[in-house]
Amino acid sequence: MASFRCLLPQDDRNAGDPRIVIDQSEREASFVPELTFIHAADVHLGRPFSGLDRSNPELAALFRKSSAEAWNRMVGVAVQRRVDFVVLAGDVFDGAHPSVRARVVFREGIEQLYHAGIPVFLALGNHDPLEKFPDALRKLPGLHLFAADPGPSRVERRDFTDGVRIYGASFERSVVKENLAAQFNRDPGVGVAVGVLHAHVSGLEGHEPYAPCTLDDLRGSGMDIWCLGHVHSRRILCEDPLILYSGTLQGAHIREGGPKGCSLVTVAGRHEATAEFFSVAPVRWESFDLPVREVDTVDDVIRSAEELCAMDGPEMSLHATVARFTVVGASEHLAQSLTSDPEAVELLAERLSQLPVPAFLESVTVATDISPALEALKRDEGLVGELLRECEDAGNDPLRLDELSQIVLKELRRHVSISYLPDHYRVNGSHRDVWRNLLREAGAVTGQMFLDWEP
Ligand SMILES: [Mn+2]
Repeated sequence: MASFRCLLPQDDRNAGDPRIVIDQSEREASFVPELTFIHAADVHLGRPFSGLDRSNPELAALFRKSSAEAWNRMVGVAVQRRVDFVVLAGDVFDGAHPSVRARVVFREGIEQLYHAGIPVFLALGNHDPLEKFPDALRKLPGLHLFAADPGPSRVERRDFTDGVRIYGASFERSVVKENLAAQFNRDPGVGVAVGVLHAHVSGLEGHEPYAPCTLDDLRGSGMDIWCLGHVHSRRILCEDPLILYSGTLQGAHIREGGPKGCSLVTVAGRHEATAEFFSVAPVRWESFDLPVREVDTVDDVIRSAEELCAMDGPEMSLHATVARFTVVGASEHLAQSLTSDPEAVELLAERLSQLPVPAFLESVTVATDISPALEALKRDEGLVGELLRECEDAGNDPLRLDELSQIVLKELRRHVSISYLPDHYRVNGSHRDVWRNLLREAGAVTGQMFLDWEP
């Protein structure tokens, strides 16, 4: 285990904040060690990728392996960097009954960390709540699983070493509506306080409002660092105190695009916590705009697509990318011929698969706002113009968007079992961007039908 260098506490920049009261005598008694740790969340081990399995079994199999590999790579970073500990902020498993492979991969990772002298602190989330967490995994050596006592305070404290205390609470059930963050309180005399929680911070759209809290709740707890899970994209919500979502380790669909990984947090003093990103996902989703000019031919466009997919980054080796292209630009005719000619699409897919880091073609579509004729139609006084304007206006109005999505959901549920619907169709209002795009697309398709109509 790494040794600690004792530093005197830094100046208290929160001194003006009435919510954080630190007695100076206690401050002098505590010390602030220099330490490093890994913050990871939303690993979703054992994710079945069953939807993808139906459309592209090869890709689904690659993703199933990638979640496990991302986990192993995260463990590797922790060992290689000789970190002091690892915190996991929930949704380690995708489901309450993880597959045997998922459990083995998890156990082996914890064991590897244990043998390297690195303890793991785990706070469970909505996908892997405590009530269903496998018994065999609760007491692994080196694993500290936070409890979810239904008592007045659910927060558990773990002393890591002198002066460092890690606070956490697990989800008892998959649905937790209470504000857990508000129950966290820094104890007197603690040098560094780390909070670990799966939670939804208000203002972040597109996520189920589990264990909801505000940024002020988090700041008011007195934690020096908040390691959060639930939101799958990496976000630093605040730098002092450091409040961050490390994001998922492996993107699972096109809305989880870009590099994914874990954070290496370094604490050099009470106000000197920084987070460095380590990209560990072996497969990356990417959405590209594919520009098309009047002078381009189909093969020019295919070459541009290849160039966009020719990734090289500082991250660990990528096994593949999955690319979505949206054709943008003036040449509508060329754009249409690229997307509707099966041979062109086949050739594009073939070329992408032959890149040094092969790319899978997710889809290629023409941007729905590409047509100047459609833009003109939007200004039209007639019914279609009104419909297009309505689609855009409603898309920008959260209340009307929620109302519309409820009507659509009600209708949809009459025909489709709820379990077959992707997550973002299940909860009203929590995925407004998806509904907004659907609405715009619906307007554009209708408008295009009107333009194509030849009586
Ligand atoms: Mn998650």
